[in-house]
Amino acid sequence: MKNREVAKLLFEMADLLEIKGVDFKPRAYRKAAMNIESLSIDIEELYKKNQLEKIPGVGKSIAKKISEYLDTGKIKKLEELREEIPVDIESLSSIEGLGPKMIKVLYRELGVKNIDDLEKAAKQGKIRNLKGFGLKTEEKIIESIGFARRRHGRFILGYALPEANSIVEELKPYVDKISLAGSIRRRKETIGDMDILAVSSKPKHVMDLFTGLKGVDKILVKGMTKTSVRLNSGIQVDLRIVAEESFGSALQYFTGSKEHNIELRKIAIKKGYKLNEYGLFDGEKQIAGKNEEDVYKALGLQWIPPEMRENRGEIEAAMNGNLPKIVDYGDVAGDLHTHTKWSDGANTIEEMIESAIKIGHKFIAITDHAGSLKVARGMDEDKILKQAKEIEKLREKYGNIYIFHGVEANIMKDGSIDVDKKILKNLDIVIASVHSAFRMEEKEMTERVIKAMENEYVDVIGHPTARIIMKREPIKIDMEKILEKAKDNGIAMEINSYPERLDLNDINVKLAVEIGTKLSIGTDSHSKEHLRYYELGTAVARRGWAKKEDVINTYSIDKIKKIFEK
Ligand code: DGT
Ligand code: CA
Ligand code: CA
Ligand code: ZN
Repeated sequence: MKNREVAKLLFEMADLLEIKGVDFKPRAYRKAAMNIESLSIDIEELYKKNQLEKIPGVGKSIAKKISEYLDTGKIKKLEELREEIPVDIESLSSIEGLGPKMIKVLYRELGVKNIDDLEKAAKQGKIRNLKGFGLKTEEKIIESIGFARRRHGRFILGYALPEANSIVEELKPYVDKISLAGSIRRRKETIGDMDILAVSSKPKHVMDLFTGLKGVDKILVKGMTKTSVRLNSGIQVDLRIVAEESFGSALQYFTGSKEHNIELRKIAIKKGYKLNEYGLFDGEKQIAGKNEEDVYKALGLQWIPPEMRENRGEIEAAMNGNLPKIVDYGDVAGDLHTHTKWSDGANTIEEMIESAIKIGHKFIAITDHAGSLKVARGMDEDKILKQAKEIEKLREKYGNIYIFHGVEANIMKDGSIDVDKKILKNLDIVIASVHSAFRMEEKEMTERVIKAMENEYVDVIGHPTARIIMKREPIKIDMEKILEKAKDNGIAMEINSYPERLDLNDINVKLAVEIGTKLSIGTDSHSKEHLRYYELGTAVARRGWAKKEDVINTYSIDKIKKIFEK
């Protein structure tokens, strides 16, 4: 699918037009790009059927640009704009806090074209004097540049995974066995590349198919046992074809992590064996290797789920036979954090419900923004009450899925919640999140969130560290203290499943599980397409060793109601 690719180009058009000072058009392009990004159908299919203009926000002129791109791989107007305004918008907008409006000012006033220019200008103290910037912004920019430089070359799991899965699906009919491996199989929050492993008696045919796949931009290496390509999205994919009798040990080896493998190899050596990607050997004799379970078994270990293979104690547990039974993907029965048109979401409550039903969810919590946060169009009290009535009606219409009515309220700087208790009292679920004043010292921030947890109606702390992967550092907070408090007050900590959040992360989940704090998985969906991200939250739970009973999404509706009842 070229949807994300097309959306990216339209976003770039919007930014360049904005810097140029064109009115209205930037907004139109951005709107179209957003809708294309969350489209579930392939944009090329729509183009073939001459239906591009059916996409909301896509009119004649934008449709023409899209078809130009799909036909020729280029948009002439965009090339012209790039030449006219040689600004590296993609890397500049990866700096936290820098939007198109600011990039425009920086380019026009200081000639900033890339991160190096930006750093120079900031260090020379030129930015603080620009209208609308100030000393604080300048300092923040310097800090964010450092952060941006430390993370290059990695990709967000949630965006890469569907692409990886579709490659596997395309090759499946032509291979005997196939699996993801590497960090993407372990569901690490970011991945360096995609690793795929297959068994086939027709390797040449499979490699030809692979290099001929639609999304392939460049062939890096092509061989009968290993082929590497780069996709249009920039990600490298390594496909390895191995012998059937080695598939299990190769899968084990190429799944990693490296640290996990090193420990495993030590165990093999202790037993007098040799372990590599071809098998587990006793002298010359292969004693395991065809499947992964047997490799672990022959080493005296329980099979370890890939998500746990980070050398964080899983090998010792597997050796002692007490590896916890971690939550399964199928155990999560619904979504506990979603937004609709009532605040800043793209879809109606009904559209969200119908998508949730399609996924197979048994419940969904509608938790629109409430209170003072202007950017997210937070609902005032009247609106919350109106929404309650609407949901009451919808509960009658949809008998097969339970609709929890909630809000996502803001934890203010002083720890207060910006929605009145008399409103919170009647809601099924109250998520409280930090959405502002991210830069407090650890002590103050911890006190702030603790105070929020003392509000008796708060049920869940949303995206508890407020980090955005590769973009915003987590807030400084004493996580252990927060988790203890949550446990004491019967508050669940969220695992926000949105691809760029995954917050709590795996490490904090593991801490929560050790403390006994309950976890709540929510996608934070802002469109019906986002609901599919729920599995990313489950992956984080698994990486943090959470068991079924640690995750409230696995409970019956009645039990969830009881937990939220305050
Ligand atoms: P990534 O791609 O950076 O997100 O991380 P991985 O874990 O996918 O690493 P990658 O793609 O370099 O290699 C895939 C797996 O192959 C890795 O998880 C473990 C195995 N592997 C690679 N290099 C080594 C090595 O030097 N020693 C050992 N024991 N295993 C390795
Ligand atoms: Ca990899
Ligand atoms: Ca690799
Ligand atoms: Zn939020």
